[in-house]
Amino acid sequence: MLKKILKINGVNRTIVADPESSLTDVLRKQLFLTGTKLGCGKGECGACNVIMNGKVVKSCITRMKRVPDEAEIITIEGIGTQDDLHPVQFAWMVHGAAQCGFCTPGFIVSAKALLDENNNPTREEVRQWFQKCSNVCRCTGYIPLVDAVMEAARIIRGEVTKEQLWFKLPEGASLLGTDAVRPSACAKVTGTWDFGADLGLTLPEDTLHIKLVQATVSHANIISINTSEAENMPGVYRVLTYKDVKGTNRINGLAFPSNKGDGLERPILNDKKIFQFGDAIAMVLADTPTNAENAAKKVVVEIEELPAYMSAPAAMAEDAIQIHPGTPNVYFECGTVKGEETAPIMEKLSYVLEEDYYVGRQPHLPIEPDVGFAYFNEEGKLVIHSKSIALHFHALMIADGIGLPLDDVKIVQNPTGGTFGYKFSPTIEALLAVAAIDTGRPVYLEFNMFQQITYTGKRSPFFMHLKMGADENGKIKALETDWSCDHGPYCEFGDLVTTRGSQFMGAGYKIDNIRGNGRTVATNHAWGAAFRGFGSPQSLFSSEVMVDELAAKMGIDPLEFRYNNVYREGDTTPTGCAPDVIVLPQMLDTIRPYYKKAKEAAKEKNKTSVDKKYGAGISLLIYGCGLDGPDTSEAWAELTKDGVTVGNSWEDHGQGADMGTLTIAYETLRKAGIKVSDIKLILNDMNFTPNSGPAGGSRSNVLTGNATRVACENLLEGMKKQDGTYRTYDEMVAEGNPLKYDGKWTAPCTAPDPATGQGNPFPTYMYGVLLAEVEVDMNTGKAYVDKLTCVCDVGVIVNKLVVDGQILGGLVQGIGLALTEDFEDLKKHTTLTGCGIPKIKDVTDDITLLYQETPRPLGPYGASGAGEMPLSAPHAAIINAIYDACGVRIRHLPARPEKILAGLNKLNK
Ligand code: MCN
Ligand code: FES
Ligand code: FES
Repeated sequence: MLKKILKINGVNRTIVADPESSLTDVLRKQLFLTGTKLGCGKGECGACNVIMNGKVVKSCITRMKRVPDEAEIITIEGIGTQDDLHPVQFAWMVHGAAQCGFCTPGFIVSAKALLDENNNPTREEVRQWFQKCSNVCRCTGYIPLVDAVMEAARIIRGEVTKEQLWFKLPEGASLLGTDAVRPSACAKVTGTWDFGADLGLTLPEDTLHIKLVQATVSHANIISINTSEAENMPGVYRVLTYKDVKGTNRINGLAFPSNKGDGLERPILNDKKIFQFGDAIAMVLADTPTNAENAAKKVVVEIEELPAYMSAPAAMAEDAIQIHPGTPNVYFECGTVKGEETAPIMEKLSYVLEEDYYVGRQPHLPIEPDVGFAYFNEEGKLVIHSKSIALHFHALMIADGIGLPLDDVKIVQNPTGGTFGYKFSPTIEALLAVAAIDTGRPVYLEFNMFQQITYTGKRSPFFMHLKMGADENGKIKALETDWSCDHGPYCEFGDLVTTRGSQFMGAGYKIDNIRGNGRTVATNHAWGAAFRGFGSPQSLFSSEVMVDELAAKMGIDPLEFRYNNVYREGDTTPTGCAPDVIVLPQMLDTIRPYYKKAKEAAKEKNKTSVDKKYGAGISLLIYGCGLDGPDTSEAWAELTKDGVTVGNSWEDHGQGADMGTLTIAYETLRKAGIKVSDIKLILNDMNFTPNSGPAGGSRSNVLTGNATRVACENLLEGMKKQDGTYRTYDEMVAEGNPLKYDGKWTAPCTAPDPATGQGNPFPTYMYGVLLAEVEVDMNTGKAYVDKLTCVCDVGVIVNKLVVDGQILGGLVQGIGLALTEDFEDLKKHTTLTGCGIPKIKDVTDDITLLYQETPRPLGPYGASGAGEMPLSAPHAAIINAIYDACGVRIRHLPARPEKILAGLNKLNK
């Protein structure tokens, strides 16, 4: 142990610590300064940044023995408080720069250090600084963060006041489409928004720490599990295996009726087989994390290794054994049958193209690793706190497996540092439950970044083959599709994501005749989880690149070819229903001048530039809002002495559920004179909030927004007097009227028949048209996106800051998907950098968003969703732009330099 006196946030503190422990651990666990976050733990993400003796340091890799005695350390807590915000914190709020907020303290600490030295930086200097300080954000696309620093500098220089920047709502006015700041912003910028690991430090002393014994191979039979040595290790309370699970030990994957599996493939703790790397075989429960970790190493698992099928084609090979004995590896099939048979039509068409496309296993890479805890409450209910974005679904999916009645399982969402969809599937909930049931004690489990990356679900790769035909007038007449979805070993939502092939290959265009076949394949690579866009980024990549290729073959400009074919009145989607609104022709009209200018600029530069070539490409971005068919959400609103309390389970990844709920509730309640400040929110706790469904499929703004609107309308109806005015709380109580009102909304939709893909799945869609401008280094093959311009139609905008943030963040994830992100190699793709996460200097600072707000008939106040549209097909625009720049067409993502270089070499031969 060492003793040091450190001046922390201006106060001298005496610290006794292990010399090898990290400064992060000491700040968080010994001093409870939990504003400093632990993300990667490896110096890659900057979430743990603090200022030490005037310099920004990554506290996770700063050992206590290297911290000088009497060092002055400033953490986020020392920068400003809720009552006295530093200009950077304030600017962060008004620019919507904290989405999930997990990266926020680290960024603000770095920004403060920069502005202390230079209160007039350029945008490029800010970007360089964040790159140098290793700050990584997965939510925002970085532009709002740079905006915030520039604004803070203006405040510091006295050019603008906080007062001038703060959004003010005229009394009783609408809040829709404004820059109002989300309720959670202040806590996020001050480091007081407590995430799962922060709450974990507040648990009672008898809490048991869990560490997992995980598989190190991808496919094997388990012969034996020996826990005896581990049980005798210091501090160990219990070592649990499948034998200790009280229920069926299976997660219910909610399989479709036509799924050949029963949906019960995924064990909570593996019993007979290992299905993928990282599978949980045993859990050690101990008094400290270190004791649990040391004991986990002593569990001996004897296995018989089996051939591992690491892709759909490998698992579909004739000699492949069944991964789940009794269920074929191809366990779900679906199709598209729209209009006439396509083969005879194709024969007569002047222009027909056929190609293969691949979109891979994109990793989600939230900066907060998975974390949660569980305990029994005073009523004997099991309460699980996690990053779940599907509270009621997850309770249903685990109840039988853990052996508790559904009503006894209550899930609460912790403040969450991003999920991007991986938490649509349960991860650690069932493990926590098994441990709490076995011991009756509070239990806590956190993943490190390696576990987060290697053992949470990933985007399901699609292997796609498309054939598209157009006539001599440039009209697309027929489409044939074939796709195999690699969903890893566990089936949950694999059937659903596969049906997205029917719904989104060719979406946006009038294509009257489509035939397609899709299938879901079990493999031994990472299990498939929802990822922003859920099947549309795969499907649209194939059709948006093919449309470009067909246009090139016909000698038509890709924009004009699209303009010629996009939905007009009377046309139908690939699922055979009318689009919610007709918006694409107008959106293409809007982008056209930008596109022409970009093409001209590229042409001009290419005349003289040899080492670099420039190009522009476009794509349509489309996704539907909702789970297919008559999707439902619930909410409630209660009149109280102080105002109105609104409750729902609109889970918040970081996208802004609080702002959506508040705005929609206020928009409804303002008729009765209720102010924004009168509204209190209770969100995401199954003990109090109803089943609003998951925050996936960009459904919440429409579904839960409508349910919230209906609940508030029902409350107003209850408050209404005959003369049209509203009763006060006291009047309601005096008259004995109910104070709490439920609201429910069901989409008037029909789920498509999986065999034909035909139906009307979504109440609203989101649309975008994206222009990407790129440069390609002809010597290295490296592509860089210089500029993006996006025309967006997400209906009426509920909150502008939120929507801007959603779109910027989604587009930047699209740059990653196009160029760098992958999870394929289990040795290489195990860190944020290894997986290709875009850092600030990897992405452009030049993104223009242009809105067209077409009201949606079924959306609350005309709004659609926003979250997934920007990641539906930006990668296609980038790939099309790369082709425009250098003539290389990448059909297999990501477009890494070596692939582009190989394409260039081929062209030169
Ligand atoms: N919104 C709005 N006006 C509109 C449409 C939407 O202000 N016309 C707002 C909504 O109020 C909400 C946000 O935009 O705050 C996204 O709304 P919606 O598209 O309905 O999506 P959900 O609320 O259901 O959120 C889920 C969606 C999905 S599926 C993923 S994945 C995702 C995403 O949103 N993951 C995210 N955005 C994310 N953002 C962050 N920061 N982190 C994630 O993990
Ligand atoms: Fe320290 Fe990522 S750099 S947690
Ligand atoms: Fe930056 Fe979420 S706000 S990681």
